[in-house]
Amino acid sequence: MSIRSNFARLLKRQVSLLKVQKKSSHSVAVIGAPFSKGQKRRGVEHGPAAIRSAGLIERLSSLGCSIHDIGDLHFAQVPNDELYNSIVKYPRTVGLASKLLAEEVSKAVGAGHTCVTLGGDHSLAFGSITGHAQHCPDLCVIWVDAHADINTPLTTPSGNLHGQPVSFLLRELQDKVPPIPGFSWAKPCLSTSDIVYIGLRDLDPAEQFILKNYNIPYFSMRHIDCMGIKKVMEKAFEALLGRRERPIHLSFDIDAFDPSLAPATGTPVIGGLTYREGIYITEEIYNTGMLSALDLVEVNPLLGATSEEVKATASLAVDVVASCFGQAREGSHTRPDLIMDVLPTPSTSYDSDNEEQVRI
Ligand SMILES: [Mn+2]
Repeated sequence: MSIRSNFARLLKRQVSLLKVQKKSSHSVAVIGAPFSKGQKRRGVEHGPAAIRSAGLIERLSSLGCSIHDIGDLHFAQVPNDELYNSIVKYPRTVGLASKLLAEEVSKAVGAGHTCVTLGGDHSLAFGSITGHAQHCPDLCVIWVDAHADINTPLTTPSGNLHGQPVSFLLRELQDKVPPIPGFSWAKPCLSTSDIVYIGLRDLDPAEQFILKNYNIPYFSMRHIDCMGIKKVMEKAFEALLGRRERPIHLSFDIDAFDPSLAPATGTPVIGGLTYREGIYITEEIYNTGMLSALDLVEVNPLLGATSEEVKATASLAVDVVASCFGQAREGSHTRPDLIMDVLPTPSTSYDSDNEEQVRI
């Protein structure tokens, strides 16, 4: 490697270290989004409460974040919300909820916070990303999920809108997305080169078609098996941040993890991320210093077989969020009263020699 590229690398590292230091005193807005109408299983509306009960706010505070807890939003169910095209469920209710969330996320990001949205189902990512993009139009998205959530209202096999938000977000797909009730306010804010998927392992036929034919970068579980999570993250950052630095929106579906780690979720798929792979993703995102908003979705406390399963899933969600804000496996104590700058030295005048002799 040439001296010049060594120097450039060193400089880049210094810059990113500075950013990490700057970001260590994060101002974080937490928004609870107890919404479940993007899918059919009851319980995901209790996700924010479960994640809070698992200690999210305390954990973020212990990392030195200043927390602006906006509380849980209230989502109204639109009456007579009939199916679109005989299949798409609750379009008006999902559209209205997404609009409300978009406004809240936009306010939070505009006020200078890094915004954490606790779902709720993944349909809400349409709102959170749209709101984020109002302040950061050059943002990019890292979508960590077992599913691509990129069906259009015309290709969805289930009719659930939590499997469709990305199709609404992408400009290139707009000639394939019909205007559905509840979404007249919505405008696409992403291009296919602004998003990367990680963790995919359950794609519908149209989703597979879209990813391939629109050249959307994705790293399935097979890619992770082949090249390892380190290489996957390098390639993901190269695709999104290679030419310029830009704010990152992380949209993290807990079902990206293997169901043995995150059982309390609506659409588990075997063969998912290990704990170490999942946390490596978020540690690396933290290390960029560019995280600007995050969704943590699809924790469903009613779907754990036992209370231990529910607790494990919610605790995992807390670890994911905390590692986005600097929780590190090699230690991450930033609180002034916990930082150790000198080790205690034993006293030289130890006066219990007699005791020692007795013991010998
Ligand atoms: Mn999802």
